[in-house]
Amino acid sequence: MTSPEAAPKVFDILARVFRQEGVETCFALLGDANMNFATRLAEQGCRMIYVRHEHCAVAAAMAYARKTSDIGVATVTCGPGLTQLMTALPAAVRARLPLVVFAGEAPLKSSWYNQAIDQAPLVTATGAAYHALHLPERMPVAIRDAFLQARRERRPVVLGVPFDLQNRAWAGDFALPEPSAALLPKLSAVPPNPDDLARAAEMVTGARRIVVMAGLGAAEARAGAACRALADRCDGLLATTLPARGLFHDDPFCLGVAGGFSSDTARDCLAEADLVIAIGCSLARHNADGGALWPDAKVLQIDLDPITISQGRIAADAHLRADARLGAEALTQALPARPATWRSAALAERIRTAPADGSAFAPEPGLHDPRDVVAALEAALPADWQMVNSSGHCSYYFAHMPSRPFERFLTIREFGAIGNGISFAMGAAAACPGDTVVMFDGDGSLLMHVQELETIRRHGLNVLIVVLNDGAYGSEIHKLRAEGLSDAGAVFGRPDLAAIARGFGIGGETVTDLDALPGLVEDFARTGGAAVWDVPISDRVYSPVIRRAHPGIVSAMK
Ligand SMILES: Cc1ncc(C[n+]2csc(CCOP(=O)(O)OP(=O)(O)O)c2C)c(N)n1
Ligand SMILES: [Mg+2]
Repeated sequence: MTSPEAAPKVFDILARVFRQEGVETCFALLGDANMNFATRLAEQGCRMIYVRHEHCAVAAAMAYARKTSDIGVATVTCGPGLTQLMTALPAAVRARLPLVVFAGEAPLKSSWYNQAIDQAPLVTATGAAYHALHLPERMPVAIRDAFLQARRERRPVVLGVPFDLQNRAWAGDFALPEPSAALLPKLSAVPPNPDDLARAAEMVTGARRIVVMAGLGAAEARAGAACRALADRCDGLLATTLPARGLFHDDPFCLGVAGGFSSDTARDCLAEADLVIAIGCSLARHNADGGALWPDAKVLQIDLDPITISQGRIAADAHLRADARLGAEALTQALPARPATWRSAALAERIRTAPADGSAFAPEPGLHDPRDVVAALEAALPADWQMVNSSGHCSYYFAHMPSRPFERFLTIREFGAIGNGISFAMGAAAACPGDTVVMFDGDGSLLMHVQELETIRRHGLNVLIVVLNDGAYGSEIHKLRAEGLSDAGAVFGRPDLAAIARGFGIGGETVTDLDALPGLVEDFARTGGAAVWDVPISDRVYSPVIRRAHPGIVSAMK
């Protein structure tokens, strides 16, 4: 065999460009149109995670991108490899995650190829970018530009490279293009304009009950301390969006998440607010619970790219264009001190002790109340483990773990798809080597991509999966029951998830006694590895999210 150095093929060169872009980890599933490229990428020192479904490659790359603040990279083959991405790509687009996906394309030389499909419209329909690379000598620069585009536009960029072209000998000399990181503009953080600042300060001075709410933009700009100082200066309370939760976890005046998953206390306080200062937030509909969360408050948005309309509603009334940290700091400076009236010891005590949802339910014997499960996990799981959240009715409960900081959470939910938790856990484990990753899921969501337990085992990923198992698509049964319809299409019973996990070669436990959790955690901390803990819960405990959407549900079930 000729060495790739002496007589490189096009795929050799393409792999080198990816490595030069700093790609250290790639999630892959091989086929004719990407296997030579992927194999060279691995030989050149890139860590490959070979998954069992292409969707999971891209979903894992999403979590990797969020956790590392870098580009997530995946590779799939052409045709059926690419069509598997139709849920992951829109999810990445909505979550504004920069990805580069190397997809093959059908060979150009053939008049017919069974896997050929027009890939560009499929990809562009998801909101991702698609570039067909059909001229080998242009490919290195085009790949570099794809990395630049993914970073700048914060969305997935898919590269389609016909595999007959990949397998050609590289013609002529070769010099690697300058990498994208060297070409990114080196810019300082943007301070607010003084006139805008004066107007914003006037608005804040005129408000009585203020909530400072931070999103991922604030986390990215390291504006946490500045947000706390601003809230302190204006006798305000703190909150975060769901993806930014944990940013103020140890502040006595932090209400936790603002959104559909807010606690009772947060809802009461937000209902009293007359001003929400939204810092680095995209003002998604869920964040304001469709407008119900702060009916009497104006919204002042501090952001680099302020908006008024978001997801179909007027979401902000006033704007301050600035870097989140510099904007919050300048606003704090511009405000007169005021006495604490909203901030009180009694309120801090309520925030610290009141349950997120205080309603009473009576679960059937032998089945847990999901709130008790999450409280027991919150107490038993070590503070430095990574917490990855998934989807479904159960995700309301898992959103209430108030003792942990932002750096330990991962929540990606913008497209509302189930089945992603296991991939997000793989991406987080790859992004945080050495850390233990705990992923919280529903039974339906886990079973949608349960094949990845094999990937987790084969790659030795340190992942603990905790399932709130109601034996059903909980979101669906609750809504169907509230409508007075049969729930038969969404009730499945409880397969033995622990035995399924053991069948894949990892640990499996059915947690019937919550008092056993500390011991199980201790064992898992000692052995590491991977496991599924199946926790049977009642399907008769309704989250506040469901109860608000279907107010009659509780009495209907009695
Ligand atoms: C890909 C996809 N298919 C279907 C749905 C509709 N859906 C939303 S929640 C849900 C049930 C999830 O069940 P499970 O993971 O067990 O969580 P639970 O709601 O029971 O807590 C379904 C099917 C979806 N959101 N995404
Ligand atoms: Mg379920």
